[in-house]
Amino acid sequence: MKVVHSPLHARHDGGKELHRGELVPCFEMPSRADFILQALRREGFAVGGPREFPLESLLRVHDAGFVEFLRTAHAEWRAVGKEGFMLPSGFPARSLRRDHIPAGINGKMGYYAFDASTPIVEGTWDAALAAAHCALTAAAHVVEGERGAYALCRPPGHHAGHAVYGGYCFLNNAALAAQYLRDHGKKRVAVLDVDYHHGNGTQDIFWERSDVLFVSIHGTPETEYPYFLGYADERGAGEGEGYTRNFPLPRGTAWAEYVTALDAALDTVGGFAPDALVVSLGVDTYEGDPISAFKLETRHYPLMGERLARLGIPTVFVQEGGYAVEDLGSNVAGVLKGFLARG
Ligand code: OKP
Ligand code: ZN
Repeated sequence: MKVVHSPLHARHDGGKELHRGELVPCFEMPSRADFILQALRREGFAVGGPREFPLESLLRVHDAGFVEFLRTAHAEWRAVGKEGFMLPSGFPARSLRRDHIPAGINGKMGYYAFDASTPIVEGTWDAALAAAHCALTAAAHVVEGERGAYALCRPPGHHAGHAVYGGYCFLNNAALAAQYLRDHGKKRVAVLDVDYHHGNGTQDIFWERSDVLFVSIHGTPETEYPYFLGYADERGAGEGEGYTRNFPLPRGTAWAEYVTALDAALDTVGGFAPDALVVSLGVDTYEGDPISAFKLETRHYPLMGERLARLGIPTVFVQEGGYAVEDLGSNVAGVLKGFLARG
């Protein structure tokens, strides 16, 4: 299986996130990608770089003003004499205006962001763009006939919506891959999100569409981030009604209960009979994860990969979360090896 990786991910570094009332170094750190890359190389995976894509490929799933904001945000910040990382401190929640984008950088940042966990640094755009190109390249490999491909995306993407960023995510890598598959002959595409956190951004992007099924298994938003989306009664709207399916699970969920939800999610995906599958592969379901509360063990990830392979659908794996940095490599490699073991 081809692995797509860009060293530009490392440019997204040096910010801090708001965590339990304090600014702390980001859990989403560059060494995450280094550990994954190292493990995949050790397992003999072939690693290649991303291809180039026109900026318009991003606009297939994202708003133009939003993309322009991300591209220029840190330069604007510096232009008004500020330095270091950017975090918003005010948001257009409920009773505030959402029909106007403030001219100043602080207001603009609050308008496009939905949390204070997602700093923008000088290199954020370069890294986010490279991650998007990794996902698009992996999708291209599958369009060109590969049974599976893996995009080592960093920063992750599944919390980024059509015109909103947050949850360590800026551009929605998985949604870009899914849309690329749609634009290159795959008539029905499913996205299965197994990250511990609900993929609110991907759900937002495909909410009203029946050509892209979105299925997510995650910690219940009653207690878990992102809190305001990912409930079981969210099922899509308009044309897309019935094409979003959520499987929220309680804190403490271990493999025995997890696998029941996984099988139900896989049945939903199989019932859709997609021509291609995108897996939003977060491994923060791991028992050792510092910000999550499921209890999956390293030995369970190959079992997940095998079950995914049983669907028999060409699959693009897109890296999302996972913060137990030193164990990321074995867990990610486990999923991919499990997938490959089942021919
Ligand atoms: C991103 B992905 C800790 C609170 C939660 C955001 C979590 C984002 C997870 N400061 N912060 O889905 O792995
Ligand atoms: Zn996550």
